[in-house]
Amino acid sequence: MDTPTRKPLDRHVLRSLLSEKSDFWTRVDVVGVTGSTNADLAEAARLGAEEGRVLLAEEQVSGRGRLDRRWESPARAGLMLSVLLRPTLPRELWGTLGIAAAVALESALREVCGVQAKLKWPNDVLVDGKKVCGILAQAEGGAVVVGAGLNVSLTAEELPVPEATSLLAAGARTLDREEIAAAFLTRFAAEYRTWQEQGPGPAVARWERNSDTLGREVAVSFPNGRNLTGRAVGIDADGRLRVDPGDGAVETVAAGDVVHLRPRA
Ligand code: BT5
Repeated sequence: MDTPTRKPLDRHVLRSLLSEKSDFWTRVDVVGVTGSTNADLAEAARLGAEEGRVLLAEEQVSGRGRLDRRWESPARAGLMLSVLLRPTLPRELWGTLGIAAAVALESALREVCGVQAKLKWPNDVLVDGKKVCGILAQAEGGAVVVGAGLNVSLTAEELPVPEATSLLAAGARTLDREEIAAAFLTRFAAEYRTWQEQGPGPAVARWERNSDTLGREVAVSFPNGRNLTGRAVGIDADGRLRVDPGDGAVETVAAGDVVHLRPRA
């Protein structure tokens, strides 16, 4: 595959697309290169920044995943963005903002790119079983920073791991990053409003409808090294995955990595 043309993000276009559709995002910044947009907004949160900020980077030199893993992407080939929220619901529900973001992205990809994505617990967005987007929500200074890394125009050779895909590889009808970012941010603002007013229930229900994880045999590895296999039978209102190992003693998993073992029976 040839390397596609990658024009820089135009923040004026993005801002005007956004202001037509959503008044929630009050400040939208684009930087050429940074360590991590999540780290930058976490620092802003510590300094008292208000909710509604968005930061996009053309390139990250130390993009973060969960558990100190890395997010890797060539410059201008993806969307790497973070948003700052100051939720008023109890802290134990904040983890479900990653679910709300995944649901918003699924709908943006369907409507703007014509791509049908599926959601993998906890916060991955898959196309054809491969990861097109990873989401990282972190609490910081009374705020939550939600970051998303979306592979837009990465070629097959550029994908950092075999389990990854991109919108280019998936045959998306547009790779326009401003349009995709505006669609995602508009939907995420709406999901967040609903989340604040009604709690995580609606986002969790939408996640369940678009889930690739539920009904499958999964292997869960916990941060402490323990492993669990069983059928993913649901998620709780607070976003925890319910796994039935086969003996009926369903376990709820708050944090861990999931491998999909077999399709639904
Ligand atoms: C995630 O972590 O998937 C969350 C990634 C969040 C990245 C965004 S980019 C903007 C914002 N600023 C940041 O610093 N981070 C956020 P996790 O589930 O731990 O997955 C990480 C793993 O995904 C890595 O260990 C790789 O195996 C794989 N990976 C790395 N880069 C990838 C890519 N571009 N596409 C697909 N998979 C990737």
